[in-house]
Amino acid sequence: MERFTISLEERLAKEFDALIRDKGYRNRSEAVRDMLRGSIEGARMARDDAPYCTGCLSYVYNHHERDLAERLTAIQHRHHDLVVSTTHAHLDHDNCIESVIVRGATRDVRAFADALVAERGVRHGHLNLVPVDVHAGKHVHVHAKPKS
Ligand code: NI
Repeated sequence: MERFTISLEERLAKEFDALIRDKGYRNRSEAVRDMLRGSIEGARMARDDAPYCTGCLSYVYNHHERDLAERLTAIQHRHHDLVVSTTHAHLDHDNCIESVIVRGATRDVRAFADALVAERGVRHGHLNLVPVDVHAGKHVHVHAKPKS
């Protein structure tokens, strides 16, 4: 663990403390670490230096909308190599929220997320990507078909 000290104007320090208190941080170090991770990984994404990622795609939709639930399931099946799991919750009589955990080549994950969010009726789509290292790059794409 490396330690470093930073100097802040009093006003900036106060605003920073108020911000991190509102966000629930117990101390400045954890808040600064999260901000640094966000900036570093954001920059990595921006310069396209994140070939593999894991992440979470979330969105809201109305399941009464024509064929929408079926279309969303079809897109997920088409990309079953990227989809690790999907959690679905019924918000009320009409609206559902889904959270899809994804993993794979960043380009493919983005294309999958874009296609899903672009479906008519999908709202508040948000993809949270986390760059990861993969060992040897051997990506096993398994088709698991039930025997009977
Ligand atoms: Ni539902």
